[in-house]
Amino acid sequence: MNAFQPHSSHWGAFSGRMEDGKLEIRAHPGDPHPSPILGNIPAIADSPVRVRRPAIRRGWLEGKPGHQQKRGADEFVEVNWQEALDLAATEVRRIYGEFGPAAVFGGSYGWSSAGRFHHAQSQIHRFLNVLGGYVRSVNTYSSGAASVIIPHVLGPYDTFDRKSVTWDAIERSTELVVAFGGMAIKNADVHGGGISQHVVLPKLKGASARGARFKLVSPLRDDFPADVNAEWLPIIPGTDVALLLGIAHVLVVEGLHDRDFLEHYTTGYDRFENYLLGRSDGVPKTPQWAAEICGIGAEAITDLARQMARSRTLITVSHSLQRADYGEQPVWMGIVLAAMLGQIGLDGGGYSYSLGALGNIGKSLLAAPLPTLNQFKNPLGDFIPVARISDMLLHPGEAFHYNGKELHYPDIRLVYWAGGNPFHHHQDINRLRRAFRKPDTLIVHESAWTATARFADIVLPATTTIERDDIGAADRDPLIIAMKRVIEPVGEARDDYDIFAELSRRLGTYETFSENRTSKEWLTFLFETTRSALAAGGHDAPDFETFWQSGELRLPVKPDDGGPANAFRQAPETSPLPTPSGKIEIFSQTIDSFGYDDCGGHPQFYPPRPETEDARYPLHLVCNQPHQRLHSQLDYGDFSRSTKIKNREPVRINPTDAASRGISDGDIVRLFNTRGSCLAAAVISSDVRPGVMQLATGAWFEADDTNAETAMCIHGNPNILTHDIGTSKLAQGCTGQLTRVEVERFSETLPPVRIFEAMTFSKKSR
Ligand SMILES: Nc1nc2c(c(=O)[nH]1)N[C@H]1C(S)=C(S)[C@@H](COP(=O)(O)OP(=O)(O)OC[C@H]3O[C@@H](n4cnc5c(=O)[nH]c(N)nc54)[C@H](O)[C@@H]3O)O[C@H]1N2
Ligand SMILES: Nc1nc2c(c(=O)[nH]1)N[C@H]1C(S)=C(S)[C@@H](COP(=O)(O)OP(=O)(O)OC[C@H]3O[C@@H](n4cnc5c(=O)[nH]c(N)nc54)[C@H](O)[C@@H]3O)O[C@H]1N2
Ligand SMILES: [Mo]
Repeated sequence: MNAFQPHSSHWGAFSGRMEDGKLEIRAHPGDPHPSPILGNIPAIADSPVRVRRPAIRRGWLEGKPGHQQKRGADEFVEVNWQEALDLAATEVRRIYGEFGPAAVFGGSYGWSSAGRFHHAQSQIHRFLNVLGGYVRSVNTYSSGAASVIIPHVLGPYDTFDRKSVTWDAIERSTELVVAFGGMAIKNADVHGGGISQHVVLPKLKGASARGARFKLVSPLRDDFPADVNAEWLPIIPGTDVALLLGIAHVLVVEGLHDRDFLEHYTTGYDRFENYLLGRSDGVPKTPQWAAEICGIGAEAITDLARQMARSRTLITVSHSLQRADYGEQPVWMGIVLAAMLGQIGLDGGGYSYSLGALGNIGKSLLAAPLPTLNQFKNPLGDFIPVARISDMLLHPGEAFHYNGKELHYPDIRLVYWAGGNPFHHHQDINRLRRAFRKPDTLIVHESAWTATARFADIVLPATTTIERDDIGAADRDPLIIAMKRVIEPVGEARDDYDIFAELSRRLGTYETFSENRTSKEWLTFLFETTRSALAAGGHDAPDFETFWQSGELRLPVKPDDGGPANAFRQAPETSPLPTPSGKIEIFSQTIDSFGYDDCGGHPQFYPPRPETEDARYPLHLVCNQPHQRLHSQLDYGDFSRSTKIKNREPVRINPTDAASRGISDGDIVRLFNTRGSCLAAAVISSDVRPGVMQLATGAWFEADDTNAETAMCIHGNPNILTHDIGTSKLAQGCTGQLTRVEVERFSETLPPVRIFEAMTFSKKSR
């Protein structure tokens, strides 16, 4: 019998072993509520979609002019490692030599995998920085708008609000949680880097048992766990700012707002109030005004405002609200409403951005630094906001706005990706296909033949975490885990580190990149930062070997002192916020001075963009995170595939909308708009608001015709439908959460989904 080896993943700590040719997985015994997503892991060991050998796209290999047009529609030729590495190194050298680092896009966005050393993003950035740098990307698909607006209003992202309100405080003190975008338990299954204990459900139940009440503001009923009683306010997607303003209006008219708090802790309230009451634009933001826009009745809005004013109230705003047009506004308006209630900094009250969206937010902060690989400094300053990738590739040299600056898109020749899947994460895939046909060369490290790998010129097979040793550790997770190799590398797969080290040898940068350490030596070296900090703090501080033998190490945590919000409340003069005024900026002179038409000096409601309003596409499509996997990762795993119907991704449709279109449960339907179309399997459900459908992200993109200008995805990837426009000129964040579509029964012959079958390779012709 093989022993179970400790390991970790973004969706939970576990242990695994190979037994009789099968990979067995057990959740960590200390996890009170393990995630079912663990069920996708066993397929890693033997799936036909694993990349087993290096492969080169035929057109690129043969170097025909205009060969880029075949990208995504070409054959692949398998080669040995020696040849693949020589080809890749020669091309990297050529691009750096002829065009310099400003022609290399190494943003390489993506979640990759748990593990502090073999972290693909750290590895690729380190490799490219040693070569002279690269065009990087800033911010994330998760919080593109929030991470730019919050620093103007409160101070650094992930500091003030996300580090102040804990689950313990909610369980202890909160009387009312108003969750905009909900707290879907599926989302708290996951935390980047690892999560050894899933506590959100037990904590919510604890608060509920004490008498806390919950309001779920969402187009979907199941954005709150079913076994915690929450009142559902089924809002029309994209209209939360109207609802927030309607609530704020009631507070002012009924004198329920906290004038004292507004005076001492905020700036610019008067300017905002002029807008709220309609003095500046002639439109008072009354509950009646809000009700017409957001679909929640005026009486319900008034009642909610009163309840919020008389309770210890916590407002949460999910990432999803800001992953949409004008996404800065709900984040900002949530903060303003919390300020009007005057509870910011009180135990269990105030505001928390994206609480519940990731499993470790709201847990205690760690009192020791985590092992971290130095990526070196990028000597090049050039960057794009992460979701502007197609704009960059399609429009080199063109100007764009970002956070008060005018910047220009670089002219990219080489795109290098490791640890991400742009054909999962980016919007308007047909446009992305055109964009990805622009550069000279696309190199991808992947463990599986994702749509991105199939679009590449050089595909280098990467191991997954279970094929290598690493250290598992994550923000706010108290356990460091000895992630031990569970299976041998599949096929000829190599660790990203070893691939970059071999390329560095050919490019003359090996010493700097590798520091002459083996992977095992790196683990010992990285662990030392944490060990010495623990020792200095007088904590248990085992050496690396002792830690490795015991399998895990528990880190000390900081006391729950209410964080920076409480410190600011206690002493606004001596603990001012790092904003221009030192206070919460309800009106921002800085943002106002940018003069943007889509993000002004205070939060406001912007009507839908004209280009998104088209009577032919009346239904809102919510493209949210999948419960059955992390993004597109392991979509080929058993648990994810068990949720497909006729091999398609399920799309939920309200009974009324289904009936008027003659759609029955289990039918294959076609969703379409001007950008493209996809097939999916209908699930009729009254858990979605009428007028709304829901199709999760992450089904691997498979075109009906790889040569078509406008392809249909036959599997169910919603990004074939979403639009590719930034949130605003301020943040230029991703707006992929919502789009407009029409749906019909698909009555043609059903094309088979082949994306999980083994690739066939062609022979070299020279
Ligand atoms: N329409 C719409 N689109 C969205 C969103 C939405 O709400 N709606 N959400 C957005 C959000 S918030 C995010 S974060 C993004 C997520 O987008 P991504 O992070 O790009 O999605 P993943 O599927 O996690 O892709 C990770 C890829 O890295 C590979 N990988 C994993 N580990 C390793 C490794 O060690 N080495 C190498 N070389 N590869 C590895 C995996 O096989 C996988 O293909 O999607 C965004 N896209
Ligand atoms: N299981 C699982 N968990 C995950 C991930 C995953 O892929 N799988 N991804 C992780 C990542 S990278 C991130 S960034 C977070 C994302 O966290 P979120 O962005 O919060 O997650 P989503 O599931 O995209 O959206 C949450 C809910 O918001 C609701 N919603 C959508 N539009 C609106 C709206 O206009 N108004 C209101 N009130 N509600 C709306 C939707 O019904 C949706 O279910 O999740 C993380 N957790
Ligand atoms: Mo994300």
